[in-house]
Amino acid sequence: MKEEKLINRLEATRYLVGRAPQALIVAGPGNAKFDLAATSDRPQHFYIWNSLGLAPSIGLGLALAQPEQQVIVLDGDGGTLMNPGALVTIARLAPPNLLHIVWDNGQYQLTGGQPTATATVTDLAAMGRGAGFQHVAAVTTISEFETGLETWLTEPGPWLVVAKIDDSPAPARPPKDPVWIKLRFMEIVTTTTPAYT
Ligand SMILES: Cc1ncc(C[n+]2csc(CCOP(=O)(O)OP(=O)(O)O)c2C)c(N)n1
Repeated sequence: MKEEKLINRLEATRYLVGRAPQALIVAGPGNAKFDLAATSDRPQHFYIWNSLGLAPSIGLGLALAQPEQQVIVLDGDGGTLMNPGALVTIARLAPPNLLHIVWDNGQYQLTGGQPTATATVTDLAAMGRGAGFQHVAAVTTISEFETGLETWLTEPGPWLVVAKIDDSPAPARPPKDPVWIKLRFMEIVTTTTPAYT
């Protein structure tokens, strides 16, 4: 039987944005934000520069403050491992409108490919379950990702999804003006029609 290849982060990000065009998307400092920018640059995208580990925390705050909106966090394994306490707090406060996707390539790709703990002994999906997440998925192929997304976007979360990805580099660079990104994002948050009911 032919083995399907690992998920390509850009392809999966494109699919996600097409499937959830109104969602507010927080993208972590690794390649998550570069690939998100490569799909298109929109006010709904909150690109995080440098603050490794804070994407899930920012997504949590946003999901709690905007319960009518679908909030999606796109982070790398390095980012999520930098701040595992965020998993605990998300699980405990449990906003149903939060979907946290970890692009797990087993490395800090943006800074040169140093291996992360998931390249050896650490299982982020198991960490999510241990933190108290009731909804956890682990996927390795684009078809599993696309099928799973239907559930993750429609069944109340919070969801933690660990997606094993290949090591393709990201092709685009997001805008690098954090104040501008924040103001543009705040404007769309306060004017968007609710996407999550
Ligand atoms: C506290 C802190 N440590 C290190 C960095 C440098 N840094 C920026 S992105 C990155 C790699 C992030 O890895 P991951 O989240 O797995 O994403 P990937 O690069 O693999 O896409 C690192 C180490 C930083 N910004 N902040």
